[in-house]
Amino acid sequence: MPEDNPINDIDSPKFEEGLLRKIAEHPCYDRKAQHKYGRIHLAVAPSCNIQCNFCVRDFDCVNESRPGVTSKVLTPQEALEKTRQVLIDYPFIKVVGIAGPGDPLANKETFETFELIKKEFPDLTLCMSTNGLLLPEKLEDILRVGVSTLTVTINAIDPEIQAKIVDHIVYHGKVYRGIEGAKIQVKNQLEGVKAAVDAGVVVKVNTVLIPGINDKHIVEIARKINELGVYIMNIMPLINQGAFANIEPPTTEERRAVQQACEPYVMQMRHCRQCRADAYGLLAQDMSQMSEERRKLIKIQTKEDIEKAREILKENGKQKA
Ligand code: CLF
Ligand code: SF4
Repeated sequence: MPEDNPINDIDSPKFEEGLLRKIAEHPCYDRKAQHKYGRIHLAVAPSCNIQCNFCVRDFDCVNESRPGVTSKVLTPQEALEKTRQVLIDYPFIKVVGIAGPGDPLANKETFETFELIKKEFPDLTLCMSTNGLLLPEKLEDILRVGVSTLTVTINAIDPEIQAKIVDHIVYHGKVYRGIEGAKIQVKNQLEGVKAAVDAGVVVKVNTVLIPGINDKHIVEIARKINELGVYIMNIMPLINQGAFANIEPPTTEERRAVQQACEPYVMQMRHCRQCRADAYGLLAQDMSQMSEERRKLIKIQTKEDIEKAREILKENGKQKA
């Protein structure tokens, strides 16, 4: 477990040896691991079953990602092939995550992909991020495919507040708006988190800090998830778009204050990079965002390679000009 967390020995859930290794090699769950180990995200899950007020679906799910053009959706087979290719170049990648571009549990391809990855790469940690609406009913599938680290985005546990954040949900073929939808989602999130923790999954909670909406409420979320046995919490700043375009995102100081208020209850993640649904490499160095030329420069071995890469860059510059 991370040594730099003072509450760790007192409050954190205890895990068996295999899981402790997975945590220690997970760049999001252990701050120190972020410089040594990487993750690959497989963008196989385009559909979403809720509408958050800060979400514009031209972008990846902003409960886990930064804005940018939506990641190119892959089939499970393409995702497996991408993993094979990327692992050859980046063997330090230990985690395969599915985090969008929509909600992984709303896409059957999520499970097909994990099955394929588990079969070929049994040592990799399988990770997933979800809005939690379908968590209770999908937990069995999550366990079957071998997901061991799970993120659930919980932006409120009070349905009145949640109703201000999510416009509607689509649940078992029916649309629920406002407080009605909020009640269903909060209930499913909390039940799902509890069941996942009880089943031995290491759970992280992401919470989007939305000034004026849930800023005063987040500490209550922290208390609740401590009771449920959540391992770590990641408080992310609002990305103000969609219906929340006019809300000012929190300042760094405001976010820090909320993190400090929550820290006595649950370990805080402070190194999140809000990465894309197709990110890979180290957290601080998303290779999916690099140009082909830059990737070649990074992979160079010899002086000759350097020259070749420089020529490509020069040529590219000329074409653009
Ligand atoms: Fe991906 Fe998320 Fe798993 Fe990490 S990301 S599904 S837990 S492997 Fe990490 Fe990226 Fe932050 Fe997410 S830095 S956005 S917390
Ligand atoms: Fe958008 Fe993610 Fe919310 Fe779905 S869960 S509406 S993809 S932010």
